[in-house]
Amino acid sequence: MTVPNQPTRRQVLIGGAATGALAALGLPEWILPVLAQGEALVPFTDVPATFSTNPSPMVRVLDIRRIDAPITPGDQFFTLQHYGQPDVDATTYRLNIDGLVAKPVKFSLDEIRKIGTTELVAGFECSGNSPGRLHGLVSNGRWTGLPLRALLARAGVNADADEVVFFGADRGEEDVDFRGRMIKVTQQFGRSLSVADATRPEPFIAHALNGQPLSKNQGFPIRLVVPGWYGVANVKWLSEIHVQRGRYLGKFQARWYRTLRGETINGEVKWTEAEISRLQLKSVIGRVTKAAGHHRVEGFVLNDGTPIRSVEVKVDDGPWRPATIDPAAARYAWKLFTFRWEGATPGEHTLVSRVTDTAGRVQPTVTDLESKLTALENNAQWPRKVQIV
Ligand SMILES: Nc1nc2c(c(=O)[nH]1)N[C@H]1C(S)=C(S)[C@@H](COP(=O)(O)O)O[C@H]1N2
Ligand SMILES: [Mo]
Repeated sequence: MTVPNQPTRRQVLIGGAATGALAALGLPEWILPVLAQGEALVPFTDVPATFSTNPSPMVRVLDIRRIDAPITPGDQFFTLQHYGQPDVDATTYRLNIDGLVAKPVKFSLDEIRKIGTTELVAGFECSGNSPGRLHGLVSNGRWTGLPLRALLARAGVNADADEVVFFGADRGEEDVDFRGRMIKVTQQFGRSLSVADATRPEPFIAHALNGQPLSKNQGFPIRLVVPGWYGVANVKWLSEIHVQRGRYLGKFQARWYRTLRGETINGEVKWTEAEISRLQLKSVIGRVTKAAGHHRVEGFVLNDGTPIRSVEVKVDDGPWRPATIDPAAARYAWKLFTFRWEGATPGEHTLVSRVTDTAGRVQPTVTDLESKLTALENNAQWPRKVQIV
């Protein structure tokens, strides 16, 4: 909301204030503007009629047309889970670290809060994110907590261990298929990382989002955040970290979250199944606004943390032209981009963005992804339609 007699952040920018002046006002160097006076959202004409920010009682989708700041507010942060949202009692809560460790340890919530005072800005999406959800199973948060490896060090991971399993407090009944015979078991939500990945500097034990204790849907009291990975890695209601030897093959690790794609190896297509892990390079156009004399196309980029070389936008059959990326975005944050669209003519137009990283990877087209037979990891370029009046 704009306070009367104070310039909006946008007007400050339009007024041509230099970066130093913005900093003097206490504003970040990059400002994704809230809509200024006289600026209007241009509606997309391709929004599915079924789009909803609450497609089911415990799922929340971020409406990406409303992104107006780098950090997603907690009450808009997307949310979903497989077994419902368990109530965890903060007073009796303990995070157990056990298995192949020198000394099993238990941490209370107070202990974790006391040692967990560092911050991490990280964004992620669900690997099932898709155009049908307007790619809104995505958010970017400022997490408070501590590096996972600092907790692991207190337990001491044994040299013969190679796998770290993270269990949530949520449980559900599952059918395990053994040669066509279904065996029913009750299991906890579980995900794993190799010891090598778990002891990298990035994986993070979070107790707060944007300065507030995690809400129940975000995994109160403690969750894992693995920067640069798909959402499924970020185990909510984290209750146990089990160090072991040998792969963890739980449903959400080894079966539910996998991709089947054809890869040409030695001239022959091999059908390869892979687990969902690091975020595939992706850019998405979130909104188009009309300002005085031009339009702006805005969106975000998500990836595994590799530096970004460029984001480009194409209008109809025109050339790819560069967009500007938020220079202040942290390595594992989403990166907001903005593109100045001059000379938009009345009528319907198609806009699409593509991102390239410094390793030379380019965001694929829908055609490029045809050999991917499963729906997850949809990072295809996403053409959007707008009507200019
Ligand atoms: N314990 C637990 N953690 C979980 C899940 C779950 O079902 N149980 N779902 C995962 C999936 S698939 C996603 S996309 C993210 C969503 O996190 P969010 O609700 O904070 O956005 O949580 C992950 N962590
Ligand atoms: Mo997910």
